[in-house]
Amino acid sequence: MIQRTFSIIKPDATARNLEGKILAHIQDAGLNVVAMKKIRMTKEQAEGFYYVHKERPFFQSLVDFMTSGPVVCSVLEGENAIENYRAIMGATNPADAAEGTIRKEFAENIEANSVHGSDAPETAEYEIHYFFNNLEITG
Ligand code: YYY
Ligand code: MG
Repeated sequence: MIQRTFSIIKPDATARNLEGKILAHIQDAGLNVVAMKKIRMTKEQAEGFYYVHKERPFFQSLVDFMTSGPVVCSVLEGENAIENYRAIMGATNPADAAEGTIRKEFAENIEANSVHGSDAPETAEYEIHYFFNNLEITG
């Protein structure tokens, strides 16, 4: 099933100029970039994006981190894109991430973990349209 997912290259990765290397992992996995932009999130945008985590102890620190520098937001499309991207991202904590995954190779710690990827079709839908309108997504 051809599916879309939402990706963020996080501030720890843009600070180290890793956009190209991370996009190479993404494209080598057969995922097509159908929309992309570099932005600096506001505090309000980051809070809204991560609202499901608002009661978690790490929420404020996560929002501070996500607004600490530019991020690259993209929409990825391909066969089972959501699962495929989660698989190549690796575990949330890079200490647990499998060899060859983006987080194993690039993440600094559980918070500065280089990439975000949607975890389900409903969250992908919410997240894609949180940052992109349909005119910004190529067909
Ligand atoms: O989907 P994923 O990014 O792998 O993890 P989530 O459990 O959705 O958490 C979102 C985000 O929050 C995670 O990428 C880093 C941060 N975080 C944290 O700083 N400390 C934790 N113990 C758990 C998550
Ligand atoms: Mg998540």
